[in-house]
Amino acid sequence: MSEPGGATHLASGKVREIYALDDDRLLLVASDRISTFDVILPTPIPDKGRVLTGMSAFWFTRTSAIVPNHLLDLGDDGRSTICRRLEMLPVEFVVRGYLSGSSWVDYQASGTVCGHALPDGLVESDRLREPIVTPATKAEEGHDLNITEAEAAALCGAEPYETAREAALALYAFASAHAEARGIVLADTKFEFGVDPDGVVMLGDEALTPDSSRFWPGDSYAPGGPQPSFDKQYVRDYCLSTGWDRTDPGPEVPDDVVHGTRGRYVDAFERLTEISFAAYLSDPKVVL
Ligand code: Q0Z
Repeated sequence: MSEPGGATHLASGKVREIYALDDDRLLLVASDRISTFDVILPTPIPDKGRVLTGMSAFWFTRTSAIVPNHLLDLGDDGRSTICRRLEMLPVEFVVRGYLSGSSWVDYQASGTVCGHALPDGLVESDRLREPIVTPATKAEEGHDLNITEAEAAALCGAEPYETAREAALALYAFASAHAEARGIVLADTKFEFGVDPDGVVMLGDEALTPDSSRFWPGDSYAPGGPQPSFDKQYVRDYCLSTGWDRTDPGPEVPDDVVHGTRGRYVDAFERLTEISFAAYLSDPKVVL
């Protein structure tokens, strides 16, 4: 992959790249790659990286009074974010408003999730009475290890941990209400925070995108089983229909499924931002 503007490549995620622009600034570039069941599919989804970049920037702009964030600017390509370089806290802040994924697994085994005792009798995908923070350490992607809040506070330092966890809960309250009013359930979401050179805790990475969150269609929400993913269900169902065993490599995806999936991402963008995706493509700064 070429180095944008002579920037220094620092790291690759499953679907994003990170470059240093200078000592204080980074460039995050979101690709169109898509993962399902923790496997990157060989077929990209056109504009997926732009949808996620624009959505994340939308949320950064609307939540800056809740907690300051790393966003400085967007690139004209719509898939690049210029951001402040932070000292990242070594913990992911997962906020869950619904019982799904690892929290449903842990609840069934023990009645607790990351040290939070939950009431008896909950069913899969139930809404929790109060959202909870379930921290995880950043291990190999897809294999993050859930830890207790006490363990997370010890890793981050008590004061930055408390600031970040309160911000995470406030961000989830804001975003889940916004999404629900537009027909999307924000079941859970993962935030990453860092500290700037003045010691200020800031929101970093990407925020409140389908890759960092579970988005469910609100109209079909029904606790008592798993919920379809707003963005990925169509491509997941296709992949499983081929007899794929969920190991790498995944199947190539036909054009109709690619275009249907792109449509789901664009629909999520437009519902949540109330900005046309065509307007975003013409000028990404419309989300700021
Ligand atoms: C984010 C990641 C990606 C691979 C480092 N503002 C920041 N300051 C310092 N570090 C980061 C950030 Cl966002 C940072 N990651 C996650 C992103 C590709 C890994 F695009 N790693």
